Amino acid sequence: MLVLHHAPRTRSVRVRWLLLELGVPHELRRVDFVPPKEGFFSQATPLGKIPVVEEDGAVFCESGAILEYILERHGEGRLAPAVGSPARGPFLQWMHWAEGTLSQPLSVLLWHRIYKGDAEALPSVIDEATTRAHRSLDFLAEGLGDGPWILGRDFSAADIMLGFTLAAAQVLGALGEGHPTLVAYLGRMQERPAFQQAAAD
Ligand SMILES: N[C@@H](CCC(=O)N[C@@H](CS)C(=O)NCC(=O)O)C(=O)O
Repeated sequence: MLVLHHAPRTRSVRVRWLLLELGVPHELRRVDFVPPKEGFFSQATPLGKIPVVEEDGAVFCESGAILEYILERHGEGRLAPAVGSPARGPFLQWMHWAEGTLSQPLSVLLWHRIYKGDAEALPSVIDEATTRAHRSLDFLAEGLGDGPWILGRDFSAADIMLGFTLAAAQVLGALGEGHPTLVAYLGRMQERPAFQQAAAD
């Protein structure tokens, strides 16, 4: 059975959320998140980061890769456009963009505001990260359009990737009144029972 190493309010929420949406049986191994002040790869999981998944002897990390793997292995065609279909490109774009682009300036804000607590001494770093986050959110709002989901009518794993990052953006103060359609989009995700369960675990 698939094992998920999970800590609340971390990227493992994405994995738990997808597993619940798909109804895939799994074992949840809870770990305590340790704020990485004194080094990276220090979490109590097999690879030192959260999330990590184990199945049939494979042990691997990276939430986006884990979601793609789960879709391939357990998805039965659900929550992702078919490989080679026209919607597949945008689907992969948003799957990777959530972590590869939007998360980057948010990580700077998280690092200096929460982990190191030195944001007040670094106004230009914080301003630049905030501007980069806002530009990325503009790009996402444009891509979302009227939605309701990022690929239009159908909810997909790309929404799960984006949902965790948007929630982080809201907590960090980067997502707010300037992006009302994204706030509403996040609200739609938060209404889903699988999200509520994953966020509560
Ligand atoms: N890009 C990775 C990021 C993994 C990551 O940095 N996870 C955080 C928790 S959300 C973590 O383990 N931080 C602690 C550390 O870096 O030691 C992913 O999407 O899984």
